[in-house]
Formats: sequence, C-alpha cells, structure tokens
Amino acid sequence: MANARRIFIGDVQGCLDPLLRLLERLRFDQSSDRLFFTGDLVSKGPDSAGVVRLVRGLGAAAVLGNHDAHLLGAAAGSARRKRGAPCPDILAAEDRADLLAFLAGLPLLLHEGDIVLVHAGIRPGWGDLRARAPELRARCAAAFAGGRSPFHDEDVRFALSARFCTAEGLQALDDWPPPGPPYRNWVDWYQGRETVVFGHFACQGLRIEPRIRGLDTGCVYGGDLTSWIAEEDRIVAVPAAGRAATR
Ligand SMILES: [Mn+2]
Repeated sequence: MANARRIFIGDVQGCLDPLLRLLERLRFDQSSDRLFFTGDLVSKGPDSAGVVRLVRGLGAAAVLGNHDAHLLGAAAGSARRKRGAPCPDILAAEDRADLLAFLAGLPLLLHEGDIVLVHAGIRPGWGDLRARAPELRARCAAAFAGGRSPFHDEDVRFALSARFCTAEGLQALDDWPPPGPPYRNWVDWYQGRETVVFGHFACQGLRIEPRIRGLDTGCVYGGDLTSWIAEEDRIVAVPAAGRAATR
C-alpha cells in the first residue's frame, strides 16, 4: 500500500473534468489517501451535481462554502434569488435529496491534526478553534432550520466569505475591490498555531506562507484547480482546460 496522504483540494465549483484530471495526476488511491475540499463544490461550473456525487461517493471531507450555503438556502426556499436559483442541475437531480443532505452536513471548520480547514477565513478573536468549530456548525444549522440566512450571523459569514477585516475581525460592507485601512487581508492578522487551508479568494490566487495554504486558483474562471499534499508540503495543479498547469 502506498504511503497515506492527506490531500487538500481548492474550490471546484462544478468543474468535474478538471477534478477528475487532478485525481489522476495525483495518482489518487482511495485505499490510502484522504481527500479534503475547501468548499464551494458547486455553482458557476458545468457539473455541480457530478462534483457533489463524486466527492460524496469518495467519502471525502469538506467544509461548507458560500456558494454551497446559497444553494442550500435556495433549495429550502429561503434565499433571495438575484439571478435565478443556483445549480439547477442539483435541484432537478433524481438524487437531489442525497446531494443536498451531503452539503447540509458539512462543517464550517474542520480539524485534521494540526491543520484546520475553512472556506474563507479565520476571524481574529475566535481563540480556540477546536471549541469554535461545533459552535459555528450549530449556529449555521439553526439558521437553516429556522428559514434564516446563515450570512446574518457575523461569525458564520466570516467563515463562509471573508477576505478582509479589521484587527477586531469586522468585515467591510463590500469585500471587493480590496477595502483600505483599517481593513487588511485576514491572513495578516492570523496568529493561531494550526496551519489554515482555505479557498474562496481566486483573485488572490495561490497563497503559501508559514501556517497558511490558500488554494483557490480560480479553476472556474479558467485558472488551475490546485491541491496541496500535506505530508509532502507539495502543490499539484491541473489547468481548467487546454493549457499547461502553472505548477
Ligand atoms: Mn467562495
């Protein structure tokens, strides 16, 4: 048996073909490797249902992303739909209930040894992340159960969608273009002990620093789909289509 690896994969966003090519390039071995996804499995790409089906079928772990959360809200009929319902392929799928249940069961923070996985960011002031994880998950689930948007909860919103914040963890009303001082990239404020693996920030692209692994390289926008192998501290990526990967 090959050495066991923990493989973290950035935002897939319905890009099933690049995901299959990445698994092939990684020589993914289901009997020994474990997969972790940074969230936003769905939306914008061509096959959201196929991606969730594959990830679920592989027994992979993942955290909830903002697009996954918007889909759950739309499926529950509670989301404000600005541009129509997201992921019509999932909402129309025969196995819709299974796909949605998988997404609804995803945590916001996931610990794996000395690594913590989150879709967008770690909020200053969160303190002990192991204690914070179940609390955030419960608050997000309670919002869905009550027909409310989980984005109204500032901590849940941070985990799902933050890019910039103040030293106190306050997000700007609008995260793009980058807000000026006192807002900074949340990474600049991070002082935790865990290595944070995250996605969500395609405009920033790959971000590698001590205890920081930002993996969203914008596959759905024609960039790469990027993975990080923890045991080797190595990046492996494939292009969205039709060109060589940058790594
Ligand atoms: Mn996102």
